[in-house]
Amino acid sequence: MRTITAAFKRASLPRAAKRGGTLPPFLGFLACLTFSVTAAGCSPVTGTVDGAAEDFSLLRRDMQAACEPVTGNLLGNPGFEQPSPGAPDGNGQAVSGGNPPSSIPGGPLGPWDGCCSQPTGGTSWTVRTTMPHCGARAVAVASEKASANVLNQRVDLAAYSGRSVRASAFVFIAQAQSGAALAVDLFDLTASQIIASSPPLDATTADWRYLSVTGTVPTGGAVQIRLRSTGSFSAVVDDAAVVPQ
Ligand SMILES: [Ca+2]
Repeated sequence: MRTITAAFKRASLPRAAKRGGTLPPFLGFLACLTFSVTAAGCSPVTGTVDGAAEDFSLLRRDMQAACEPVTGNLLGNPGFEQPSPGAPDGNGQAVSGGNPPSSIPGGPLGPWDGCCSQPTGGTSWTVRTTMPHCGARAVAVASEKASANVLNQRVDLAAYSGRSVRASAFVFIAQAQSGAALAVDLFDLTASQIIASSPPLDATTADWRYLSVTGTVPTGGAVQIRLRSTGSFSAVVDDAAVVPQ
């Protein structure tokens, strides 16, 4: 960079600048913008100049690429990799209204299922190959004025009653309007109530984020993991897990 800058100065600067004078404002701006000049005084300062804050997002993403199956994960099709038998491209979908029925494969107790109907708005979940966190597929979430819509999968945790269980997923929010929220819930099907919720994400994310929540398995162990959508946003979810602790 310093070599390029020096060469540029020698070849191109007006005579006044070579003598130690100042560049005309436009040329000064152009030099800063185009050549990321290392000298002080560039304005506007951009994030690409030497010495500015580095962007570690790619590095973090690379380090995160531990795409091994999560030990003890009780979910079926946790990374949305299992092809949908009913879809020509293998990419299933579900809608909050439940019609048409979900075509996203799940576990022994049922598919990844969409819920629930509301007078206006709703959420669709569509498996896509465009932006997986791991593997080849992830599920795209499109919420429009959603009212606590959920993509859920039921798991039988009877053997773990009274024990702690962790539910988690990786999420990426591409667009979000005010009032949007995406969270992971553990839900007690017997009492029909939320056991515990992760902190919600309510704005766009620069990278994949890990949402997780821990709760106690109720007697009988009839539990769902729920990816809960509120408001209007678009997101991608991958690599969900339910793991007894
Ligand atoms: Ca995946």
